[in-house]
Amino acid sequence: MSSPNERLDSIYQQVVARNPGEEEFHQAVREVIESLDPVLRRYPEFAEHKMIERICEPERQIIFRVPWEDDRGEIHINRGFRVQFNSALGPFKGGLRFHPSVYLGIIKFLGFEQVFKNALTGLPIGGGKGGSDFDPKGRSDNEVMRFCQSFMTEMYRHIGEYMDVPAGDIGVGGREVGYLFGQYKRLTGRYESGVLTGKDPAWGGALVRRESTGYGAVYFVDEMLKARNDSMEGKICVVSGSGNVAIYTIEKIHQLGGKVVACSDSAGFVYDEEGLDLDLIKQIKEVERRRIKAYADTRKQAKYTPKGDIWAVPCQVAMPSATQNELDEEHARTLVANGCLAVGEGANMPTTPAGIRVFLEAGVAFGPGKATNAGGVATSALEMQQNASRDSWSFEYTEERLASIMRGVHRTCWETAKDFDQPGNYVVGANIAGFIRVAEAMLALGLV
Ligand code: NDP
Ligand code: 2IT
Repeated sequence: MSSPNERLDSIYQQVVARNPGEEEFHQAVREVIESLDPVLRRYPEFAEHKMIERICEPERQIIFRVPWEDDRGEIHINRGFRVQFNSALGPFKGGLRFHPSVYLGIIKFLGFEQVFKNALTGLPIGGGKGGSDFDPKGRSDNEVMRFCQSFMTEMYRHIGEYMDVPAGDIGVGGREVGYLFGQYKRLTGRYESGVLTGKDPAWGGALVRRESTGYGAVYFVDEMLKARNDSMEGKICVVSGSGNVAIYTIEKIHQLGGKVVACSDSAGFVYDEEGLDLDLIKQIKEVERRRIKAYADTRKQAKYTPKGDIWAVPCQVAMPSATQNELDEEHARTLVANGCLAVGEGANMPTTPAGIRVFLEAGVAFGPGKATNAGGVATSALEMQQNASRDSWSFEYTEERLASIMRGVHRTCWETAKDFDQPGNYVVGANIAGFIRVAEAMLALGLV
């Protein structure tokens, strides 16, 4: 008999061999597998039923052609993906990412993370992810609409309220969800609100969904600080990105008395010692869809650094909220040297494995993405509840539900880490708690 450790290593090697070239997927699998040794020792039935091997293999993967025509009449061919990873706990649930870097390995890493994240929320949602290598930057509304219509013309046959419920991610926000929903409705002739989340509250969306990932991430960090008898009050913070997650992370930090001094986009970052003016950022990013550089052009005391290193800005709380592997070992060392106390991952897998090790060894409170950013998908599940009951809840009520879910996610990670003899290690806590929930459901459902 091999030891759990040897067994885990061999499972990981199989995943790498079966999914060649998908580096981000390998990275996500490795991080989870590395936490599972004590789980296999305590639950030998998981090994016997090959739960890890089964969880690492998506239930279904769909890859399709997305042809569309730009405003000049030129034809473009993109590739679309929907990976339906695991439906043990509920219909597949997870966002769509439109970004030129998208390929199968990105969608699979995101889908894999989504399975455990969704389990941590305690809500009845399985995990999936999709997207395309389409680049929405610089495209007109009409071009984005034609792309979304073409994407949905294939995807509509694979999704549904009880089957698979997509939402937004990088490059997919309210505008795109609107075009996707419009085409789904046209193709099926059904007003099936629960087929997509992240809809506009004017036609079936949930209040707070737009704010929920950022707000939830800050609630999670606040809980980590409270567990150390501290709080967000007065904290100097740095938030990378300036998209949906970053904007509402900044908003909640300011509401809780912290001060965000820097944010970024893929071209550079802005630093504003007096604290970022969020109304200006919303105007630039949400309304005008311009680059973050425009912030420093308008607010004279702010400084813009093209291609700079945002993690060199001294802060007590860092919230990477842009993209995967944006914070590496060297960045982590700089943050620790500058006195950083807490890191909350608003993005999915933004910290490299070596970066995570630096934070854990330095005793920084580190909230992994699958726990910290779970508020987005949790509020999507609340949107599904409202759609199923043809109801709509107030902002205050929905935000209270979100806050309570995030306290629950924090408690689950905290208690699981303690139970498995690694107190304060939220990475281990999130991986183990998420895995056990999914594996137990799969065991109960039999070999399917
Ligand atoms: P948006 O598209 O709204 O914003 C993305 C931001 O990140 C932009 O500022 C963008 O800059 C920057 N960015 C994206 N890709 C890169 C890159 N390769 N290099 C540098 N910067 C980059 O996306 P979201 O805010 O929705 O998503 C941000 C992160 O949060 C992602 O990791 C996503 O998976 C995760 N997430 C999102 C949730 C949601 O509900 N939306 C829920 C949970 C997690 P630029 O405009 O220059 O490209
Ligand atoms: O990564 C994520 O959790 C999301 N992009 C949100 C998914 C959702 O279904 O709301």
